[in-house]
Amino acid sequence: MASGFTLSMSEAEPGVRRAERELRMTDQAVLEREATSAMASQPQYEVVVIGAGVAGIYQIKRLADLGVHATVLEGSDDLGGTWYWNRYPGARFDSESYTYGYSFSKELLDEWDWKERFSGQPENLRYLNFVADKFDLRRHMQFNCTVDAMIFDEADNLWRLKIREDGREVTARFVVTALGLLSAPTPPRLEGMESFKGRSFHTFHWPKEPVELTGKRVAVIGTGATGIQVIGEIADKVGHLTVFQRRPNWSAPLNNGPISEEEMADIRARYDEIFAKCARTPGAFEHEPDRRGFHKLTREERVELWDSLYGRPGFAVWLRNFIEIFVDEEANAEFSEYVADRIRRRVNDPAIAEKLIPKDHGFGVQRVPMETNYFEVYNRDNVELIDISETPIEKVTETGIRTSDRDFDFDIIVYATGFDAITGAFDRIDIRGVNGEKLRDRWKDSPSTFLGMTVRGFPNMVMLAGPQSGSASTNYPRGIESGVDWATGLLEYVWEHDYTHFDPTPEAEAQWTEHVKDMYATMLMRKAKSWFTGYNSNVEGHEQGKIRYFVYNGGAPKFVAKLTEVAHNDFRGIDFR
Ligand code: NA7
Repeated sequence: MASGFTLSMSEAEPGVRRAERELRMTDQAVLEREATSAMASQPQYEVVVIGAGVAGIYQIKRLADLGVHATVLEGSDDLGGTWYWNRYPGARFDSESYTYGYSFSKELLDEWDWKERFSGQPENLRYLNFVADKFDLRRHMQFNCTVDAMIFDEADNLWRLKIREDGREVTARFVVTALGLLSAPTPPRLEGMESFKGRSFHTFHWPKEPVELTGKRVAVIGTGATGIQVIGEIADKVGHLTVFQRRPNWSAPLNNGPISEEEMADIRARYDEIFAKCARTPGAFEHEPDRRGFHKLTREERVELWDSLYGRPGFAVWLRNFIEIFVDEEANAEFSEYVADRIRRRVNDPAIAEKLIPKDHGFGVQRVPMETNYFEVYNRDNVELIDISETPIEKVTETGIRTSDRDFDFDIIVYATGFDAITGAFDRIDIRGVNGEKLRDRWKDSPSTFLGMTVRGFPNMVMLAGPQSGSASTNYPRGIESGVDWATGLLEYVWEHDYTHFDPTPEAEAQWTEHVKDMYATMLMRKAKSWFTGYNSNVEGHEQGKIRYFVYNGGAPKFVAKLTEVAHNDFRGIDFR
């Protein structure tokens, strides 16, 4: 995908020459330099990328192509990020698979066949490995390297990163964070969790080896996108399933299916068109909102659209809907009632159906989980729904869970309780910028950023999935490719001018942060308690329902236009020296 952010090789000549020099260093020279440079002002690496997920893989590909001396530090023992960790049954894309793959290489597009419209975790992880192997990227990656601290050394103008596993210090002129949006899982804070004698895990930490479910009494706590996937997948495989639901979520059918060889050939022939369409839509999917005007159409015409959307694959039901459902209470309420009726038709017991229908928020103001036979699960004899808003969990016991009115015995407890989203992964690293200021403190109430890509006082750091970035709030790889291209363009600009330092201006950061906040004002999502607004009851201080401005709501085209404008104006808003 052409981004327009990067300078041509000839434009970037001086910096690239420097980078190429680095690459041509012999292994011995690199070793010697690594041994001595930690103490000196020369960094070991020109660029360190933190994280080997979807974003980190593409970022290192770009840097490797430029011949920059760069490395990826990854905490786990292999690449893949989200698709490495989330191995729970039912984990799969909600993005059409062929819009999730990278678009940067025609050869790659030609060589990889997607088998399902919404591909599952094992295949997704295979894909990322295929990409890394095809472009020989593993040699630029270091695994089991969790970055615990990242301190900006002002005197030497470099970042000092502390690695947990071996206590090593790694230094870099520039750091690109590719930490993922949802990579800091949050189990609940329940008394007695350690005392449980059966098996228990957060969905993010679902074991690598197969988990025997047959005949087992299983509890799932949480009914977000993850809970809804796992519940739908395991209900007919376990002995007995008990779902602990605090608040129901609006959810609609994924309508997954296989992709035949003929369809794949057709998709391949249309890749340019598909990616161009994604680039035009707010969510960077193939889905474009209906702009005919909710209030201009009759009820029959509205229902006609909704009937067709409910049977369509993926996020169509959310993102092809009337644009008004995101901003207009009346439109949202009418569609929510339509979906509520669909749920009532799918669940046999009317009392259970009512419990599964959200009453505190409308459809689509939280991230919509996509489901496969989720509601039908509650028609099974081996499945029970416990409404913990009525009978809260009091504690985890040695044998199971105690609510305010009952004791339950389990073999397995699954915590599908979500993440300390977006800023959580940053908070887990002790990041200190100019004057030793901690990023965690700066962002305590709500993040502030320039474009979601840089933070004043944290120089020489670019974020690929930072808060307030449009790259992070859309069909992920689509947004990430734009983000990586921009980050790479910024670094090339620095090298081209022989700068060694960049930092956004306070004015640019304040303006962007205000802009992000202003956009929340029109969106119904501002009222929802979800990770879009920084709500998480499992993180101290995040449970009060105060909005944290995490997400850029302007959509992909506007965000990319803004990135392009900044890049084409000498990265206006960023100071260089
Ligand atoms: P979510 O969407 O944050 O959902 C977490 C779920 O867990 C949600 O139903 C929560 O209820 C519930 N939860 C969280 N903490 C507790 C405690 N302490 N007790 C009971 N229930 C709890 O996370 P997911 O992993 O499902 O999805 C995250 C994203 O991954 C998703 O949006 C996709 O982008 C991929 P609540 O609604 O807060 O009452």
